Amino acid sequence: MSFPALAIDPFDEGFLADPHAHHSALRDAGPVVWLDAIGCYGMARFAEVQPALKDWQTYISGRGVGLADFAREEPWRPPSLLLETDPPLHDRTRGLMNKVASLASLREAMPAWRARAAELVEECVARGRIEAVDALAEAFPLRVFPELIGLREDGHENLIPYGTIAFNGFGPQNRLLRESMANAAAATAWVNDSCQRARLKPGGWGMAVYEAADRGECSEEEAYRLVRSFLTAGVDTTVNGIANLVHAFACFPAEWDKLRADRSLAKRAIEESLRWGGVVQTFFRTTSRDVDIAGGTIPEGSKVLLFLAAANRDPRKWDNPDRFDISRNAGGHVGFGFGIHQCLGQMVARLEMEAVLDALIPRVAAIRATGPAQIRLNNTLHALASVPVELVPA
Ligand code: PQS
Repeated sequence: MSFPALAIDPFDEGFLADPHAHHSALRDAGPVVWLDAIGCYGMARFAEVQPALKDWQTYISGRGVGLADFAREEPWRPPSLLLETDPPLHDRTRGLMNKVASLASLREAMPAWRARAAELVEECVARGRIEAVDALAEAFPLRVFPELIGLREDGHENLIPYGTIAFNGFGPQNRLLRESMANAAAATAWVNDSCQRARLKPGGWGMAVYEAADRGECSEEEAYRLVRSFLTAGVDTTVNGIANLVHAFACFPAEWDKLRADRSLAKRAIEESLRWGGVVQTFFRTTSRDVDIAGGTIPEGSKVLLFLAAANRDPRKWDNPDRFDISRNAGGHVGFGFGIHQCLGQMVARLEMEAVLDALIPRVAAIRATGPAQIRLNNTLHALASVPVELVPA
């Protein structure tokens, strides 16, 4: 074995509860490591993670981006036609979905999102002490995202549990996956039902996918599965993006003062929170050939775990990486991945965060932690269960 073998288990609950505490051991061990606990390779330095994400021919997605190798194991649901595919299929589905998830339609939605964020923030400020995951981070996406997709009116509460299953599903069959699966039936049934053409409202992104099918750009079955991608990836991620944004300012109060003094820093603050927070911790790829790297060889057909969140705090790349610093240019972070699979919904995420942040800035003089933030353990997401804060009125 030419790579350092580590006993660290990245899906151990102790690791998942405080991943950043364990990342330096992974990075410092070498550019490529062997993770004995899960029997796969790992990369945690920016210099290896970003190029691996870019090299889709070598580090493929079609055998799954979780620990399970779809060449050997049956996936828990039919594979995603975006996430768990390679070109040429990937490029056709991605091209179609890029047109649906257009910046133009987001610009159209943004005034209503800003109004909704203002309303929510005013309620929160009036209460003073809030739990920001419930009051903001879940409330906002659950209000705006179903409308964007054109979902039916009932059952939106299934979206987060479904996301939890899917994101746990990229890890091993541990307690977290088993427990989320045990409660999965209702959420899965609701999502599967809601992706159907007959369930979608005209004018939303869901129906727009079926309209692409009508133009012959994909089959009806493919459209169904592509709508499922919106429902899987679009909620639990942005919920935690917003939770983490609030949490970041609660941890670094001087950054809030800085932002209120110069509102033009808002976009940088969002990017920096995406770098610092590590909402999406990891993704796997599978090697399509023997790869010579860092003085060793990763054999063909190996699973490689890419630690996005560790790359985003790699001191070889970033100065003072554990500091949330909104003056920093965090551009180039891999929080949304990199290359052909880079997050399709990244502008949804950024604009949701921007709507919330722009509503907070004029109304809130200070964001004060009133207790410790609580983690919601998940195999892929750095999810927050609770972020208790006081919003001091401006
Ligand atoms: C799908 C797409 C993307 C899908 C981890 C996973 C994902 C961000 C982090 C994700 C999940 C599912 N996105 O196409 O179903």
